[in-house]
Amino acid sequence: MHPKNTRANLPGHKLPDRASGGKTGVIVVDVQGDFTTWKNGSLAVGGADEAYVKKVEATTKALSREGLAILGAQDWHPVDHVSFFTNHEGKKPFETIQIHDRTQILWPPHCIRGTENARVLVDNNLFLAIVKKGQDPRYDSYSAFQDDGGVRTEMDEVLKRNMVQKVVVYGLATDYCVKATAMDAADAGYRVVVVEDLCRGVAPGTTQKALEEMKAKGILVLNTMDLKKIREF
Ligand code: VGL
Ligand code: ZN
Repeated sequence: MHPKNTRANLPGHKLPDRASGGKTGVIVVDVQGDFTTWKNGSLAVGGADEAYVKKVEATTKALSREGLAILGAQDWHPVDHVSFFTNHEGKKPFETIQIHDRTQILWPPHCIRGTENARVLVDNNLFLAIVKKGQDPRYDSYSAFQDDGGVRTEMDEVLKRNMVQKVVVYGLATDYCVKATAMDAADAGYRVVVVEDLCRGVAPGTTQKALEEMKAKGILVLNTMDLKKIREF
């Protein structure tokens, strides 16, 4: 058989990626008003402007049309959440504390459940499910798979129910929730792809470090969306 006559190369057919039959999923991480400059978010990430969000939405729509399983993650905190500096007397934003034997960064209050800037800004109709995280006031949850107390979300179940074996991860922020979600996906046994130009990071240093750590874990980091490369990975 000629090597060109395989799966995605056959015209007019949408075949499952790889011989395994497993599907490819997408996790759009925390594209919410509070993380954007567009909506004057309380924890706005540099470069997360309207054009960025529109690009994420257009790409997600295209992947949905290609048959990928689209999932979202949504930071969804109660007002008394441990990660808010306002809940620690005498603390300022971005200071850290030691809690449960971990370093907790103290963020400005953000993504308070039920508020306008906690909404997912990408067309909600695209998602099979939007997994909420960070709801326990005692624990932070950068990962969409589990919180810092080790309590799992429904993300893994939803992916398995949809026969997903490979996940494409992008969104906000590269150095926190995108990284933690991608690393946990890899730990859960998924093949993982991160698309760099569909992510924005809180700070350059931690963003570069996050990209290196993800690559070292075997995660494929693409500069731009490339469905052919994703299908071949
Ligand atoms: C995030 C800090 C606090 C994120 C969420 O989505 O990356 N960062 N909560
Ligand atoms: Zn948060």
